Amino acid sequence: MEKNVFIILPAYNEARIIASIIAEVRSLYPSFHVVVVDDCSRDTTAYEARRAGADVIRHSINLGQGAAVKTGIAYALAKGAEYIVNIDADGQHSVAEIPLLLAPLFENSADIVLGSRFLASKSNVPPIRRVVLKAGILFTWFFSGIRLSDTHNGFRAQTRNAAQKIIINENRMAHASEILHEIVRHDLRFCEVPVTVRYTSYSKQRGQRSTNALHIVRRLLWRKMFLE
Ligand SMILES: Nc1nc2c(ncn2[C@@H]2O[C@H](COP(=O)(O)OP(=O)(O)O)[C@@H](O)[C@H]2O)c(=O)[nH]1
Ligand SMILES: [Mg+2]
Repeated sequence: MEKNVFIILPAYNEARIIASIIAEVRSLYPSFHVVVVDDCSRDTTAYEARRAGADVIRHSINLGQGAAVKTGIAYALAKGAEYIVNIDADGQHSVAEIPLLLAPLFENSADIVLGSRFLASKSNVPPIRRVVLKAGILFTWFFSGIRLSDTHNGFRAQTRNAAQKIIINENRMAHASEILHEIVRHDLRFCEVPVTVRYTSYSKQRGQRSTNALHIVRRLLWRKMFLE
């Protein structure tokens, strides 16, 4: 029987590339639903995504990637999704690798599957980004007690049940840490699979600045000290 899979792409100003990613998903996996959450882009992301055949939800102000992931998941759950995949909309992730993330879910050996660029040697991670990401891994180990090889990768897949349990409150990039915290809190079964993250001139020109990691750490420590 066909599985009800939703692919969610949080997108901000990705008009140049979004249609090609959607086309690839639709040609490789015709039965999957594709949802783009356009976070009030200043370009024609929403138009391009709709034209390429995705369901498009648009935030009327820019809220951040975490908020977009949350919106996309809520939409997919409301539409009856059984499996939900998150993938970046800037072409850094490989659409062809989606089945690697779904396999452990289909076998019922995990509730959530996390892509890891450090389990495979295929990713051309720039040196500074590598150091920041490795620091993030250590920080996550301290903060959430979860030991992973890659903690800030937007390529992940989860079951409906996991998506219903995981609560995202962090609107911006700290949501990646928050999801890991939620995995521990709900004792969800997780695993990592090797994925490729491509660093292209397009992605590097637009991606997060490494200094943003400091804001994430500050925010999470603040939460740990005062809100938990
Ligand atoms: N919804 C939303 N998505 C964003 C925002 N900023 C970035 N993104 C998307 O999130 C994904 C990853 O963002 P990016 O800046 O490339 O992060 P990096 O790859 O970790 O440097 C891409 O698909 C972006 O389009 C935002 O403010 N809102
Ligand atoms: Mg990126």
